Amino acid sequence: MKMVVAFLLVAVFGCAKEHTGDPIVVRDAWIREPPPRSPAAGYLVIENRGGEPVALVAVATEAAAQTEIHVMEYKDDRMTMRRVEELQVPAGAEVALKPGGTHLMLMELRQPLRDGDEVELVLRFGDGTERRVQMPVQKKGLYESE
Ligand SMILES: [Cu+2]
Repeated sequence: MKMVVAFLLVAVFGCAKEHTGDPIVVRDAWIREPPPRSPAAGYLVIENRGGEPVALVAVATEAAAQTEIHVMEYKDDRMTMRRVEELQVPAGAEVALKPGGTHLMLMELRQPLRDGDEVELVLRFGDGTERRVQMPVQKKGLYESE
């Protein structure tokens, strides 16, 4: 009987651990091949499987001197980009950064990025955790997203 109890405990804790595991999932990451001497835009999906909201508060990569979070805004009859300090991802929700919308902007690239290159980005969240993301550079039309 004791052995059965012990086995059940392992099963329960094993399961609990799985559920309290990393609540933040980052996927579908890519960078659009930029025109020469231009900043590059990066896209990804941040999924928050946890019960608390999380915020993306900083982004960094060796590939650029500075990386910012930009949102698109309609202002004076045209779309403009605006830098934001953080990006909220509500509990149990996901936020998609995609062409025409919110994106990461890699400013002052240290070297040209070409289709087929891969860039490592570090995402830092409000709870102090970090995620490393490999972002393939892809050449796509301006309004192509896939
Ligand atoms: Cu931008």
